[in-house]
Amino acid sequence: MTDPLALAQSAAEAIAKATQVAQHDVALVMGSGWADAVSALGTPSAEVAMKDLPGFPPPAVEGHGGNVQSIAIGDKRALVFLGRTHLYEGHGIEAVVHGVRTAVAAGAKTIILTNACGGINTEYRVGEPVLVRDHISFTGVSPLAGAQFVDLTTLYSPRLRTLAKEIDPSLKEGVYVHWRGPAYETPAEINMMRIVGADLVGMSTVPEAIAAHALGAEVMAISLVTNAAAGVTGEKLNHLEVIAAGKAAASRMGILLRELITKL
Ligand code: 8IG
Repeated sequence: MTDPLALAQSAAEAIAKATQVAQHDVALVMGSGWADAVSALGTPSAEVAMKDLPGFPPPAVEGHGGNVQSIAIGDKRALVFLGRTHLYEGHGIEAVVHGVRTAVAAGAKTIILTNACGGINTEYRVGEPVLVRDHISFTGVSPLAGAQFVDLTTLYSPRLRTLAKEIDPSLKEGVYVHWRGPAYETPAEINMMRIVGADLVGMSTVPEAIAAHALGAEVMAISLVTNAAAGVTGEKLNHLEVIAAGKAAASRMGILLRELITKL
C-alpha cells in the first residue's frame, strides 16, 4: 500500500502542474448545498477533475465526479474542492481525508470545511450557516494511526471563528456530531445526541478536520443547516429540501467565505 502522505504529495504535484500555481495558501472543501457559493468566490483560473489526480476514489455517481479549482481571492490563492468522499461510501478513512492531505501538501496553511447538516438545536433555522465550535465523533473512526496523541482542544480555530463573527456578527456556533450514515438518524438517536450536547449532525467534516489539524493546518468548519434533524419537527427528511436550502443561502455564504479569505 502507498504511504498516504506520499500519495497526497503526488496529488499536490499534479495540481501544481495542472493549475500552473506552485503553492496554494488556503483550501476550501465545498459540501452539498455549498456549490452555488463558489461563484461568489471568483472566477477559477484552472480546474482539474479529481479522477485525473492520484488517490481520489471514483465518483459515487458516474459522470458526477468532483473537481478542484484554483481561484485568486485578494492576495491569496485558494484551492476549492467541489465534492468530497464520505465514510459511508465505503472507500475507507484514507480516501475520506485524501483531499485535505493533498491541500496541505499543496501549501495550504488554512483549511475551510463546509457541509450541509441536520439541525438538532431548535434555535437554528433551515438555511442558516453555523460555525462548528467543537465536535463529537459517533463513528469513532480516526484518520490517524499509531501513537499520534494529537491535542484537539482548539481543533476549530478560535482565531478563525472570531474573524468570521467579526464579518457576520449574526453567526451562531454549535457542536457537530459525525454520524456514519448513509441512513439518517432515528428520532431516538437525535434525542440522545441532544442530551450529550450536540447541536448539528452530519456525515462529513470531522475526519478531515482531524487530519488537517494533525498536519499543522488551521481549521475552520461551517455547517449549513438544511433540515431539522429527525423527530425535531415531525416532518420526514427530504433530500430536495437540502438542495433548496443551499441554493437560498449560497450568496450569503459565498460572500462570507470571500471576505474571510481576504482577511486571513
Ligand atoms: I444535509 O439530518 C444532512 N446531512 N446525519 N443527519 C445526518 N446527516 C445529514 C442530515 C441529518 N442532514
